[in-house]
Amino acid sequence: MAVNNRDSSTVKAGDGTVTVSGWIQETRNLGGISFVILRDRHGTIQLTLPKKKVDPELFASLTTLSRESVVTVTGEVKESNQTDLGVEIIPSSFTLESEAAVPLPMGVVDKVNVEMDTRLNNRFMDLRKPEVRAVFELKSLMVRLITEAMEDRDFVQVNTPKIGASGAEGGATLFKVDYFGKPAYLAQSPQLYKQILMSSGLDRVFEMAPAFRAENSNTNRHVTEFISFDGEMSWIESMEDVMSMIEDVMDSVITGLKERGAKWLKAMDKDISIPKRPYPRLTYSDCLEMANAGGLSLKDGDDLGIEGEKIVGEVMSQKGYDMYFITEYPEEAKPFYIMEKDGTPYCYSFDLDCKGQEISSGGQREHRYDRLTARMQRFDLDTEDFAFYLDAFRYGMPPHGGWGIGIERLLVKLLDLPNVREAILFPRDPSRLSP
Ligand code: AMO
Repeated sequence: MAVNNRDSSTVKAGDGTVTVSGWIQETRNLGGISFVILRDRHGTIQLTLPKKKVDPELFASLTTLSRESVVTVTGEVKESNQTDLGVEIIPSSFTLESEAAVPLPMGVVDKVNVEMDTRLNNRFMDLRKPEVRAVFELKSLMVRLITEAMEDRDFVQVNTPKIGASGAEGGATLFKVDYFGKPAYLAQSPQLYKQILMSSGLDRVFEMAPAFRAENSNTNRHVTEFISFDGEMSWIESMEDVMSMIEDVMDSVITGLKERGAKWLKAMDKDISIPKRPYPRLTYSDCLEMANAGGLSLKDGDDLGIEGEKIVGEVMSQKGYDMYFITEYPEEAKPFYIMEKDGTPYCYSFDLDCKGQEISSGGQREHRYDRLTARMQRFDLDTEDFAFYLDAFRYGMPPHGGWGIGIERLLVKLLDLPNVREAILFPRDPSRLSP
């Protein structure tokens, strides 16, 4: 007997008797014959119960079970030209593993639009939809592809602390925790540690780990916990080395998603296009101009904001570009660790935007101790608080640069999904701490 109870999509004609397990998605009772659609991770299979041919007790119990109950069914495989798989199963026995309560908190196959909040409150049920689950199959593949792409380029995967004494990305978005009576903070990014590692001789590192931001904004792109994919590399000549590394890695990852994720893309009825290279390098002033031509009134130094980014995205999409870098930011608009561009008001920092949304920031870092501490003082930072970081700059620090990419933002933009929460199993935002 073929036991097949994890993947009904592999059941084929000639298998004889098989055992399959899953959720009862739907039951159709047509009098003389009933059909039960059973769903597992990989698809659905039809159980066909001709009233005259199956045991009456089995017929009565299997065809009246509530939707989403979990069963294990054994039966004979028959060819069928009525089903997608080309087969159906005529059950001979079954076990009820767990009966689903009625009514369901939300439907799995119903075409009605369910509010995002209802979906997230019942995420276990929402994820039973193949197109919702596919996002997480693709996210898992993306993490694997990033790891492969980085290791192929001689980057070492590292893990840096997520609880620390100071933050790198500004005090406003720090989550404070009580650390045995002392104040501590959840990591907003691995910035300080990935830079410290550059002085250790591990000259190329990457990390994919949670980052926490106490960002009290309810938008479709901000959450308080996301996965940050960070890279940091030494011996760069300019930030152009960092940008072309990102292009290379993106190319491998997006090609891999298309090729190895085809099954999941199909489940979502999506295709991913590979961004044209080189990604255009726009300047911040180019973007301000585009945004203002599009109806905004931004001044030099202003943040482009959601609306500005959107307008730039539309202009770039008309030119056939999904991905583009934005460079030449005013130095005071970027963090203390970024290198200033001498003799200009700018700095060596970039953002990478995809279809009208920032998905990454990065740049060349200030690796010269005196210049770094002077810049920190200008930013009103107490260098004492950063002593553990600054020490790494006092005893030999190579020139270096890197980036941070929000992987959920990247994934939702590639898949044209409307909200970053679509790529997070259990999102955290100012009004959501559970489930
Ligand atoms: P930055 O603060 O721009 O840069 O963050 C990098 C990327 O992380 C993602 N991101 C977020 N995603 C979802 N919700 C949020 N609240 C959120 N905040 C940030 C975005 C963003 O582009 N240390 C630098 C990176 C570097 O220079 O290496 C940093 O953290 O995709």
